Amino acid sequence: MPLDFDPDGAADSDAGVFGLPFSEAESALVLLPVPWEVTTSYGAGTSEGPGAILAASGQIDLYDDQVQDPWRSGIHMRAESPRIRAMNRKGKAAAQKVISAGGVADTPALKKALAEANRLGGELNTWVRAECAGLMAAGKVVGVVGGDHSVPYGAFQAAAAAHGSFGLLHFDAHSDTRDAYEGFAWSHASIMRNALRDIPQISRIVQVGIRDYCRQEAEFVAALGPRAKVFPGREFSRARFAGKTFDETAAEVVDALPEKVWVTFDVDGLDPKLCPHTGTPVPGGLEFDEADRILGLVARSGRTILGFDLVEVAPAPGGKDEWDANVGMRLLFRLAAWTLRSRGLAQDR
Ligand SMILES: [Mn+2]
Repeated sequence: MPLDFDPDGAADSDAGVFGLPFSEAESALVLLPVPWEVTTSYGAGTSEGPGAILAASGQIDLYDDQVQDPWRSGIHMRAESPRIRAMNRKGKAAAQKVISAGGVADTPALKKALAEANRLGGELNTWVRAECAGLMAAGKVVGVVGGDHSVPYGAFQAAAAAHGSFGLLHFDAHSDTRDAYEGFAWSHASIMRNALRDIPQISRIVQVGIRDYCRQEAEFVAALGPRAKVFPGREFSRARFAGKTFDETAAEVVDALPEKVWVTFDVDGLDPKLCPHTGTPVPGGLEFDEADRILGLVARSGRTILGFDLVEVAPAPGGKDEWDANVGMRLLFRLAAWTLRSRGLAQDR
């Protein structure tokens, strides 16, 4: 870190994420941007999420009233990969043909488009896995910044290979356990089903904020038995209406988690006032401070947060406003702070 870095000063124009001056080599936490939204079914724009978060992140004040200067361990965001951007454009064009036709039916051209989208999704997974595995092998803590919710699949695989058995703490409005949604093998709406199917090291999934899901998903999750624990968004609310404190319910979330945890955070798990341009907003959801509280309780419980992903942040079309990115970058900082805290790379204040 340069000796003249002033954490209270305005961010330099050439500074990195959060206005920080760290190279990758100097950083304990490396953020991997994945500008990917091939199977986005409703709103678009999440591939612009990492860039918008980076651009907004210089506005943050680095002082943290809960964790002592978590940024001192070094946080660095990699540049976006032009190859992934190009694959996203190609994949999205193919997928849009299938989505606008409402499926492939028996049309050879549409079958080909679907196969192309699936092939590129598989390639993306391989790339994310390799990038994360390389970073983990170098001793880095990894945070993936999407992109839609299909992107962390390879990160889960890398975490499983590096750390063995772990649990997923999944914040989302959606269950994301659809079977090949719209025919796509690697849909954002199927990520948890795919991960639970393919990665036996995921010993448990704990879902928080879920409030928009279909019967097939409810049955799939129920059939997982103790491997899944769901805290539906409205159950959180009902408990509070009945006089239970937020902390009591949050403690149940923490207790449901195993020792090692990967946090997968779909921003639409928050109240949509905090993410109005995300692809599939749903009323209800967590307040920002509630999400922060749960993350803090996990970190302070002695559990290890292996890494995290933040997905589905989408800026307003045409750069109309930066609210989504503003919330997204602040949530990214909370994820970073609590992850570093849980890894012993930052202390409680
Ligand atoms: Mn999701």
